[in-house]
Amino acid sequence: MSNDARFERQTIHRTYPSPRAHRIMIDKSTRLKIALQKSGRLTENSLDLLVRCGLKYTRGKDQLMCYGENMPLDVLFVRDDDIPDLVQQDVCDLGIVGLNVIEEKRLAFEARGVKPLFEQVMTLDYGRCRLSIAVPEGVEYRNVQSLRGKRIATTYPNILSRYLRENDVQAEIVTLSGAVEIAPRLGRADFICDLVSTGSTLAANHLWEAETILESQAAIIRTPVPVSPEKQEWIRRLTLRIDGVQQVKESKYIMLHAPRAKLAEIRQLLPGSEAPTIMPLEGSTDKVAVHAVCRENVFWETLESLKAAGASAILVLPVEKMLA
Ligand code: PRT
Ligand code: ZN
Repeated sequence: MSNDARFERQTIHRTYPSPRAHRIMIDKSTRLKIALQKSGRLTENSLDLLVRCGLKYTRGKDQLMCYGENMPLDVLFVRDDDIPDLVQQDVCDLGIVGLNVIEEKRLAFEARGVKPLFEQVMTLDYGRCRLSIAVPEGVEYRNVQSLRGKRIATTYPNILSRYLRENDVQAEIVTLSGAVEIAPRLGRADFICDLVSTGSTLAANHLWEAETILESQAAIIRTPVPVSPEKQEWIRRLTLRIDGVQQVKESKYIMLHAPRAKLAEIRQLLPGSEAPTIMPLEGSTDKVAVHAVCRENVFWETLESLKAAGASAILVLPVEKMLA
């Protein structure tokens, strides 16, 4: 038995005891396995994304797995920090995790002389945040050189270390596993380097954001190890569907009547639409019907501008699915 097969068998017996799960999991060569965050900021959006891609699933009794009923795709729920490792070890083919975690893991592997075996497939439009250096109120800070010789607390030592190196600054990195924002108050560090989204955590801890060192959002990673043709085909289909889901989110279908004389002006007002369909209107020589997919959000202000430009009978419909 190959190592892979042995590992798979062990995993089945340890984690997936139901006969149904056993039957599904045993087919490692054709069923894709994707790792998602079990409980956290990325969980809901990630599962919702897969559902929008058409996945219908049954939850395992232990809540650690979801089994795809209509797609050969099973979901494994884990801590976000473990996701790149699971892809690295070929336990999962795909994973959804923040760029901050991907980059930190990649640098950590490289520092150990290990080739990272996960690559980014595409970014996703949620989980946005930034990794920033923050300074306690009242502490002098002019620019990155002010970090020289200081202690900086973080859970991202590798990204921070690269940033300091690139800026030719020597400083002490204090690696913590959480609650970084209170490190200066506890006297454990002079500055911090942590994730920020709204900035309210920094404000509540009397810190201000001085430098952004990484912009982050959720992303899909995959193994660079060749997979079976069946799996490859499903990765292709899934990424196309995800692309479609992301495009559709902001998209609207607009229908309106427009005076021919105002067509150019009205087309200019349609947000993010490339080639609207223009059709004659039965019984009218001076008006046409315009149908367009707008790839950006359509606000009330846009409708008011369209009306002011002479458009009438304006309808805005949601777009459910789109395949480019
Ligand atoms: O248990 P597990 O290890 O899976 O979860 P976790 O606690 O490590 O991660 P979680 O759920 O907090 O975040 C998962 C991912 O969401 C992160 O890796 C980022 O990619 C992304 N993300 C987006 C964020 C934030 N926004 C965010 N604001 N992750 C963390 N935060 C924290 C930040 O660390 C700080 O404590 O929120 C606080 C700051 O938020 P604001 O809004 O006050 O600025
Ligand atoms: Zn985590």
